[in-house]
Amino acid sequence: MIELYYWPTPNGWKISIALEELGLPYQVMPVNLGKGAQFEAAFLAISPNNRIPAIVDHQPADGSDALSLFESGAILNYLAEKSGQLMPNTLHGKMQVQQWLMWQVGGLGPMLGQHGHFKLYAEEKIPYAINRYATETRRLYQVLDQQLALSENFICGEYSIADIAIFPWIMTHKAQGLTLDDYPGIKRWYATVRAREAVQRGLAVGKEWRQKEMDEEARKNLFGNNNAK
Ligand SMILES: N[C@@H](CCC(=O)N[C@@H](CS)C(=O)NCC(=O)O)C(=O)O
Repeated sequence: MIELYYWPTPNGWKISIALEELGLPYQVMPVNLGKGAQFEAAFLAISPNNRIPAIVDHQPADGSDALSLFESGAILNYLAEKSGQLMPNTLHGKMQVQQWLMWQVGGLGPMLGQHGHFKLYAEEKIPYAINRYATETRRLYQVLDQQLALSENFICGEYSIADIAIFPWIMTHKAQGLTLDDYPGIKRWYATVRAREAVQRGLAVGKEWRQKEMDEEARKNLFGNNNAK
């Protein structure tokens, strides 16, 4: 059994979707980010970066002790390795997936995250910061759109952990002030991925926990630098 330390956010959805796609049994361990559960000692022992997602696999394939992992890219790689799925068989295919996975965790996620922060959440609206991240967001969308114009279906040909990593961030396009009509390659791919039953099941995990409005407590826990010296 795999324990999934989770909250329904783009980074959390990557792993609930992957587990649903693979049909691996898992138990959801809610980490209520608005209430500050990411700072509790038991969670920090698994995820010292105080971020979800994280997993503990109590039955690793090699029969070793329980294996705990944080960082969504590492977890997606682990699940692909464990199952032998969601990853091409060829060396070229594998490296292409790694390239787009790194592009997501190093670029798309952080840039869109910062754009959302300065545009929607920051109390002080700083035009330079908003413009900087808005421009980066559009640039990254264009890069992805070009890749999807080259491929007939998924980002790296066949459906893989690269699609699963990128999809939840594209779900935020309206909040980013973008329309997919401007990105025809992304629009086609997005509809295909969204229609998958496993994707729908993954997105439904903990849906009822999502807060409509960010209250003061959540704002403090998420933006208050609780752990920094
Ligand atoms: N690079 C990390 C990012 C994880 C991340 O930023 N998770 C957010 C939720 S989407 C979180 O746990 N935030 C809690 C906090 O900021 O205190 C990954 O890909 O796993």
